[in-house]
Amino acid sequence: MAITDFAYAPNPLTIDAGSVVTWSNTSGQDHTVTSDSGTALASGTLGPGDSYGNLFDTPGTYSYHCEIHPTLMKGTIIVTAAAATRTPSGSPAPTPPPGTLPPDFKTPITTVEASPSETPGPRPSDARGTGASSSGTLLVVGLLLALLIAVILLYATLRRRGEG
Ligand SMILES: [Cu+2]
Repeated sequence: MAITDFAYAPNPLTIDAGSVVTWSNTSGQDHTVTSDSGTALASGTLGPGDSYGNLFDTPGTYSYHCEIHPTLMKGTIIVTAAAATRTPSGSPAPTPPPGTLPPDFKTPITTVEASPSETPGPRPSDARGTGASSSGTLLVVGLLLALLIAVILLYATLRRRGEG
């Protein structure tokens, strides 16, 4: 939502309840976002580059204006109950499961069948763990062998020098 020179854009603006609208003053002048009635919107003076946000929880039509340019700048926010409708439809959804337990149980069972196939997944990860530890053991053995070889070479070198 931008505040341009003497205008709000977009206007009118329709949003779902629970949405936050932020006005940004992209103009070079001071403006305000002030409710025509009530105190829902009271940005105070917004200088160039300032912004003002408001959360619209309650469905309805919110008319506002600029206190500095009341005749030029008017806007409307239309808040629909769409978000509120979703919440009720969301709560009934959990309710049906108790009544339709058998069908829903079958679905979870399918999910359970899916999870066993995921269980093999963890097993590979376990195998990875084993593989990691075995590779770790191999690494240690390798290091020890390398150290042993190094000692033997060093010994052999010292011995040759001793002979020479
Ligand atoms: Cu203004």
